[in-house]
Amino acid sequence: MKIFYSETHRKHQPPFEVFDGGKRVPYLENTDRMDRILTAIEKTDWTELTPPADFGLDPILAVHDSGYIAFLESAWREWLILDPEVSSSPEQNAFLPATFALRRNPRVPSTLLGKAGYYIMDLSACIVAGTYEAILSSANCALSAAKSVISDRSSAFALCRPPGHHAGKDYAGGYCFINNSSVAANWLSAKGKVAILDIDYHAGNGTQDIFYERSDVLTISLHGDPDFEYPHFIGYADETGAGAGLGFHRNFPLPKGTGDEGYLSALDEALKLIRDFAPNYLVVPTGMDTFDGDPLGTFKVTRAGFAEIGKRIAALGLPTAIIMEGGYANAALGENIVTLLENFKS
Ligand code: SP5
Ligand code: ZN
Repeated sequence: MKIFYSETHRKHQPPFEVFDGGKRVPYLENTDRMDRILTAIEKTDWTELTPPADFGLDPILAVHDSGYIAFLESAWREWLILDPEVSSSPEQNAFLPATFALRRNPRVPSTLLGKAGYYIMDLSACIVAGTYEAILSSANCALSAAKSVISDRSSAFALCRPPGHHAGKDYAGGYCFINNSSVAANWLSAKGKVAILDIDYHAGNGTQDIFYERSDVLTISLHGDPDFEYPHFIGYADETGAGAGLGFHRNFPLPKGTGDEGYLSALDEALKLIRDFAPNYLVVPTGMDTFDGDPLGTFKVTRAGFAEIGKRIAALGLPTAIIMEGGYANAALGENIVTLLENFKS
């Protein structure tokens, strides 16, 4: 199985994020996550680490707003100019807004901090010097996996970092900047019908937003109920698409403490929807934060659970692009992802 990966993610290493209550904590979406996964992958004899190709900006701008991407490109440099204290110790700093937009009268402010509040939805999408390079490279990993799914007629894994599924057309959040899974799925949608099955612990709000009015891409997300869990304002069961896309989005909000049994029974319902839709390609935004003991999760999915989840998704028999999203129980992350991927060996 081809695994698309680039070392460029190391350029994105924010020194902190801000948790509930304003607590500054070390950035959980860290480079160690990739090191753990790489170590587990090296132990297999059926994986082939492959560098991504460069697809340029076009497939990214086919999903994202150009003003938003321009903001991501220049934000750090503009911040350095605005705040001299940052230039004296850039590695201890990260760029974040402190004011957030009311979208009822959408207009993009002209200043850096105005734009930041408009384009960033929370305090975990920190921008540092190397962020822009890292996010382009991450998107290229997802696009490379999508391309390989077509050319090789087999499944591929994009070892993306930063993740993407919380990023919308014109906003960053939840460690995500470019929605890698959506960029890959939109690229694939030019070649056939696509279904997206998001198995990260958190609702795939960005993906939901991006495809909400489209009927050619079915989007499904299984996640912690937003009534108690991030991202709080989206991901409810009654959100099923709009306009032409009505009926082509589905959320499965699940309760705290969901274990293998509860998860698998929701997954079976989702898989039935995918079979009925009969797509040509499947994209699976994959977070391992459903794991029992994940610091950001409340579910109790086990390693055996991941084996069964992978087996049931693979049984769809579709060319599948598996795209790395979250997962923060680093010590178990490598073995968990390999356990899931094993099912997709060609
Ligand atoms: C890709 C992905 O998995 N992003 C998740 C971002 C979640 N951010 C949540 C911030 C709220 C932190 N609450 C901490 C509770 C610790 N027990
Ligand atoms: Zn997550």
